[in-house]
Amino acid sequence: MTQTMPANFLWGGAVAAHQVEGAYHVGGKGLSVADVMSAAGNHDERTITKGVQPGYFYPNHDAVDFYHQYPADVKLFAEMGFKCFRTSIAWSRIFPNGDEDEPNEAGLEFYDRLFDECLKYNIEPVVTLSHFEMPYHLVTEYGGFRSRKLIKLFTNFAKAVFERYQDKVKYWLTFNEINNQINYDRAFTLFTNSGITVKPGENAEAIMYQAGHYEVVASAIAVQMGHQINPDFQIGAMIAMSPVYPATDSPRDVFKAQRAMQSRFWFSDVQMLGQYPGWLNKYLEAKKINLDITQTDLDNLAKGKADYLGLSYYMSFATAASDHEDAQFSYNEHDDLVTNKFVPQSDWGWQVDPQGLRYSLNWLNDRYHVPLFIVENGIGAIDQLEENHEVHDQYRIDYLSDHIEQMKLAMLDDGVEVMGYTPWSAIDIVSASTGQLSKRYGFIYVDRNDDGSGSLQRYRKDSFYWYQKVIQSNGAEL
Ligand code: P53
Repeated sequence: MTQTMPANFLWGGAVAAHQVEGAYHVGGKGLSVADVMSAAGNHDERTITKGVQPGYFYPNHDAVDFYHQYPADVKLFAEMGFKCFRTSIAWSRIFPNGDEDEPNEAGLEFYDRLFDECLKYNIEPVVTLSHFEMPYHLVTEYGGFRSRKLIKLFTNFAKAVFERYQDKVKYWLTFNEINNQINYDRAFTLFTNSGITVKPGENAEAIMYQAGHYEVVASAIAVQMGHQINPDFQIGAMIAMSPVYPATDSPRDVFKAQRAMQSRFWFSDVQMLGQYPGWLNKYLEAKKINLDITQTDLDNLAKGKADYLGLSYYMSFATAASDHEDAQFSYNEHDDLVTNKFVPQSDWGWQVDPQGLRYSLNWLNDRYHVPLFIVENGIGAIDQLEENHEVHDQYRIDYLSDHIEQMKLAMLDDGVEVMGYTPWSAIDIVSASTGQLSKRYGFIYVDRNDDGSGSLQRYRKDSFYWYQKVIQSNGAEL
């Protein structure tokens, strides 16, 4: 296929503050939830410690030192031809504890410098407000998004950065992968999304729905505030788009998959459509989950619909009904997924499914009728740095090229509006789920190892030159 994308298509790359910046206590920054998570291995979970404890290695403390090296890194992004660069603002640089009255000027200045550096090369910043990096003080003091107070604290933060960067940043995203926490039985998701640790005996599902409610309300208030500050702002919601397929054509499996999709995407249903889906009201009733939802909340949801939907796409899921489903066919993501024998898996067990991206884009377009922005897509893999500092990452090129092909089909053959594409990741990062550096995603190799050793030197991978051509040809040459 040699057809190209629209002329204003936003090619770029993505990262998140906590996964690249390091400098975790420089410039007045407070601790964030990412600063109290240790490194894990290929298949185990990171340990969440009570504050920073001796004897643990915390890979995000230094990450890949983007805080100091961003001018050279942004220059490399420009060399690839990036039209945009997605990153997040570390909330704890701006409000170190999260509940101060005034923002931290040194933190604000850092992002001024970073955004100016991008704009110098005509690279449009795309900025996530909350990407797994809530100030840790909000966890210890308020229990994270268990507390309604977090709505106010988050929107104060949003207001401060909207005002400060109103002439530098046009594209915003509120909460990264807000729907990850549908997997509420996994400690990682509720902690990184919401700053919540579930105690034994507590109903994690109920806690997730309450936190999710406060977050969609906070998101809706932020959307309204942002539009007041600058009517040109484009403020998106952001979900992890793993579609859930039925394992077979059995009607029970098909319904289970539908319930799984409803469960995974209730967050964006509320954020994009401005109201709760009917099935969920009934579901919460049946589960005797009573949420704190006020009329003002509902008004805010209706008034604060997001302008576009950002999505990450890494993999597809599959599910099957069991013999003992309840009346709701309740979906528990921790237990209810099955392996899809039709798609291969990455070394980390992620089901690689390029066609699932075309499916997802069509499905989201049918459901929300808003522009979509693919703000993450990529594959974590072990890269080999050769002696001449080359990295032959053909597997990454194959993965990305197969997915871009399907994005093009969705856009050009199916008529889905996609605003842009920012693969994960622009440069090697600390993996969110494992804390590994060796689970590499970037176009740019960073010489840093899982134990924190390494020179932090940057090297262009083969995929760097490949992506440069993709952008230059506006998607014609894959
Ligand atoms: P890592 C789960 C499923 C899909 C995407 O992930 C996910 C997660 C959480 O791990 O996270 C996103 O680094 C996230 C990024 C993250 C990236 O995907 O666990 O927005 O911060 O690095 C890749 O391999």
